[in-house]
Amino acid sequence: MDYKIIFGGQVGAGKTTAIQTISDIPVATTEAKATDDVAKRKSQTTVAMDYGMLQLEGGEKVHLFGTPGQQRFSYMWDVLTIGGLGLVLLIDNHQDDPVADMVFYLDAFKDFINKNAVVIGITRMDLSPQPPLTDYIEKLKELGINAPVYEVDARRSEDVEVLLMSMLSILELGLQ
Ligand SMILES: Nc1nc2c(ncn2[C@@H]2O[C@H](COP(=O)(O)OP(=O)(O)OP(=O)(O)O)[C@@H](O)[C@H]2O)c(=O)[nH]1
Ligand SMILES: [Mg+2]
Repeated sequence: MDYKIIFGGQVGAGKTTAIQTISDIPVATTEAKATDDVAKRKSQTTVAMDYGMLQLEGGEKVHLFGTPGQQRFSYMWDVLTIGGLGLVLLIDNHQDDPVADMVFYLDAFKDFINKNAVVIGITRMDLSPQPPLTDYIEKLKELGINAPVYEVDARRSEDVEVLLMSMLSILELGLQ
């Protein structure tokens, strides 16, 4: 069996990094030089998709698809979620109003989330410890969305594995 998981979230939240951190194969990226506002934050940005793959102990493959964070490429969000089982939503805590950003992406992916699993990883908390995870949990409760929230550093494989394992256990794929 093969499974497909999608990574979504803001520009710079760490989608490409997270996939590179855990993929068992070299990740195919579509990074281009960032322009305008994005360039202030980082030099490269995903313009179409990332693709990586993780092989589980039982031999199953988990295909990992990263979306572009920029809203102008949002048509790719719909394309990339087709056939997916779950969304890993990454939110950069080092932004002005990251809880509002989470709400924005949950809304953008709402048709997918209504039918599939979602887990949330809050990144860059080392740079901005505020807001705390409880603010996200409160907001999710308010929205009636059932999703676990974790503090993660997309550069650390242990952290990204926790997110992935949480996703796979929600999907009851019974792994490892
Ligand atoms: N300090 C810190 N840096 C992080 C953390 N997680 C990821 N990063 C860094 O943040 C940046 C994230 O960049 P990308 O992985 O390109 O972000 P992306 O989500 O793919 O962004 P787009 O493709 O532009 O939508 C990289 O430089 C990572 O090394 C974290 O928890 N703390
Ligand atoms: Mg990217």
